[in-house]
Amino acid sequence: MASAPSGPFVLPPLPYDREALAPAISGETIDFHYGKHHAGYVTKLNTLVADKPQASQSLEELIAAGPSPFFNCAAQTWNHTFYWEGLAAGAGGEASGPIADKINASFGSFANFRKRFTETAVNHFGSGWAWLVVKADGELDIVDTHDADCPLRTGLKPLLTCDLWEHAYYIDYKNARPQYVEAWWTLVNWAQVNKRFAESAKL
Ligand code: MN3
Repeated sequence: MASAPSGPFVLPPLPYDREALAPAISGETIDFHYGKHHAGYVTKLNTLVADKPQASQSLEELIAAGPSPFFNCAAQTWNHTFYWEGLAAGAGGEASGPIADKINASFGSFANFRKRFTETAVNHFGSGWAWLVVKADGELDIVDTHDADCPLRTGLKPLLTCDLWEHAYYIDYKNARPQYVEAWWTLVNWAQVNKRFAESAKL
């Protein structure tokens, strides 16, 4: 991994070992996706903000400010950290806890939620992200964003995301995004989603 230039933004450590998510997400994918792509966004962002007022802003502030020379790298840095923290080895399966009740109330059933999220992820054109979010009225929604865009920009509160850039799955699944999305479901860290859901009510 290239050493990042000194700067205000840091690459958070992965919350698990590089092989922890295999075979759904291989260690080789982690090496590139976390070690090259995610790290690269942090490095680029530090280069962009050097000697600028933005160096003292948070990622969330840079994202909320909307389009700027810093937006893409700030959002990609935030999105990837959020993505990794939403996954865990031995996780997946149906949601549990308060978010399970909310999903059932919002989508009718977990199966229906999973079907709709999967359709959004698989059908998204080009690079981007699929998200489960809390809207301003407190209700859940499934949205997709293009390229680096992040729901924080429009005031939504993200609970879960699936990275839809080809770099997220090409090593393990070649161009087969549907297979990657199926595997991604086996890694969803519902404990973390519940934590985010509880925090979203306080914001
Ligand atoms: Mn990515």
